[in-house]
Amino acid sequence: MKITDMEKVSKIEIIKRKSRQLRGTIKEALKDDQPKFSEDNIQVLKFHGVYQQDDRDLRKQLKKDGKEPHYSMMIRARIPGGVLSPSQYLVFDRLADEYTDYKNMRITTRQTIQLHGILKGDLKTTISTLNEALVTTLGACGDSGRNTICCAAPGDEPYRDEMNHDVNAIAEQLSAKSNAYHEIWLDGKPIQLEDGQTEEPLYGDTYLPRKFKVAIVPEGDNCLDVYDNDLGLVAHIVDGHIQGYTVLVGGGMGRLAVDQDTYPRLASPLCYVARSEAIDTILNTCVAIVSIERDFGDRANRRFARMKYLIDRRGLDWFREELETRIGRKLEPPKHLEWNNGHDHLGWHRERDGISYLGLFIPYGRIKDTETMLLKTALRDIIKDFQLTVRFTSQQNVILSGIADELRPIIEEQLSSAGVPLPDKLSNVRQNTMACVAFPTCGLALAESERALPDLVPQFEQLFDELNLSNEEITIRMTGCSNGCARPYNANIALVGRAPGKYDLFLGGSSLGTALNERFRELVPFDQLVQTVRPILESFVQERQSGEDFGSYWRRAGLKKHSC
Ligand code: SRM
Ligand code: SF4
Repeated sequence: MKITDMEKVSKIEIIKRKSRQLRGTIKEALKDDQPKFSEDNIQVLKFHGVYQQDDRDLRKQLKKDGKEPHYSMMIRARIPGGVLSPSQYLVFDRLADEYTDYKNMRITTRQTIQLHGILKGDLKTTISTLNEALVTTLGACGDSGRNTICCAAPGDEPYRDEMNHDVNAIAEQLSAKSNAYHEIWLDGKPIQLEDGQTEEPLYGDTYLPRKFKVAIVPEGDNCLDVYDNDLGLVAHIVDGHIQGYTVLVGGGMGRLAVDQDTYPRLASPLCYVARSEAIDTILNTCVAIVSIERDFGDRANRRFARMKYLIDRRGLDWFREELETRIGRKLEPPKHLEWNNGHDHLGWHRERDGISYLGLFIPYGRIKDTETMLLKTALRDIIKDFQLTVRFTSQQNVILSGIADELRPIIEEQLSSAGVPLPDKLSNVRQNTMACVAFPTCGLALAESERALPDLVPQFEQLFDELNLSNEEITIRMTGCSNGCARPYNANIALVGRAPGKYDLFLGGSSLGTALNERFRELVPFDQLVQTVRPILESFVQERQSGEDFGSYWRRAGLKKHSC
């Protein structure tokens, strides 16, 4: 596409086109003494896994004092399937101490790590150090394939290795190929591009209209909300091996509270693809799906650019036919799917003979030391001392894997003396909560989330205890705005920030991630959230049918009873 053809496209499309495959003028800007980047570079930097932010706690006072905001960068790594070797984890841990304002690390809802508060002058060192440890940030943000996620639980059945292989193969296939990353961060030799020449066989020079998310799960275990992704692959296991995948398309959570035409959508089952000996068929199908979004996605209005809107505008049948044309064969219908788990893989589990893994609850994904819990130190010491593989989960938790049985009591003791509780000491409610980052770093936050949910959880715990609901799987998720980064719209109870101290309350959903919730109340003050939920849980306890979960109760009777 030429710039002259792009009059009807959004501003960001023009920035992408002008960026010469993600170069922009970032390299030059890294040498100036400004604390921030230009608007165009800010957009291009996202493709490199970098967001420019400013500390919103300081913003007002600095403005009052006539000073510039305190600018810093957030970097997000791309870690397919969330797996890090011990040495890779330790590099993150060290970089957090050496180069971030906040001295902590954030596990994201897509199984990766963000470091917040890096000064512009330290950006290159941070990214190149990660690269030396074979970790990239390329494609962690921006309009291309984002971190490909996969159920993080380890195990000795062959399908676990196969899924791990496939998640990496898909991530590689969907990663940007531009040499810009090497030129900017790793002092790579510049490539001279002829006019019209592209280094991006899949993406071309304007990449995708919007972000694109892919997830893989084994059938039955929806620990990562596969239906919330643009492209979901559900592995069908036969005799311990992946026989094939049911392909889901068009999921996404993002909505804008002020625009009723935007909405969350669960992905639709599209087809079944057998996993032949090589996984070429799967890869070709994924690439063809991405190329449909590339060619037909909305490039004029970013609000409607995700693939879910393309599918709803043109229809799933159109999408299927287009895919069949691109891959040159008829698609098999999707298989029937059943789910029996939505919980994260917390606690001790058998990994293989004599070896276990431990899923640890990380409060709202933040790995930090506090006065009462030396979480960051304890994880660093345990991972270093016992050389454990680290797996991040999509519910912002950590799995430590490869633990020899004889080490279990030693590790438990180390955690206990650091004040880190094992999951069996935590309530079900707590284990089923998630909160997005929000303040002070997220530029889009309207209300607190990660810093507010810890105050609500004890109140919910007390309420659940009173109502004898402590063993129930009821998910509670909070976000600081309607974008949905903690996937609130399929939680049973969602608190979505609308204004400072005010939240929209959504109810229904499903703890298995298979149903969307509905907005029940708008702009509820923070201190009234739990009491607004109380009468609803009371009705649930009194009126539920045998074996009925909260989401099903709400859809059957709760909504009718409580809407007024
Ligand atoms: Fe998100 C934008 C944080 C997962 C939907 N998200 C942002 C930004 C980058 C704000 C911005 O654009 O300036 C946030 C940075 C905050 C900060 O200070 O760190 C941000 N999103 C996050 C993370 C860190 C939340 C967390 O607490 O873990 C997650 C990082 C994931 C990753 O590693 O890649 C994160 N974001 C999600 C998810 C959940 C998921 O992917 O499973 C969603 C909903 C699913 C989806 O994409 O539909 C999500 N984030 C959004 C949206 C709305 C997109 C849309 O289609 O409308 C935005 C806003 C945007 O893109 O314009 C957004
Ligand atoms: Fe920021 Fe909103 Fe995402 Fe929370 S949901 S991290 S406030 S964009």
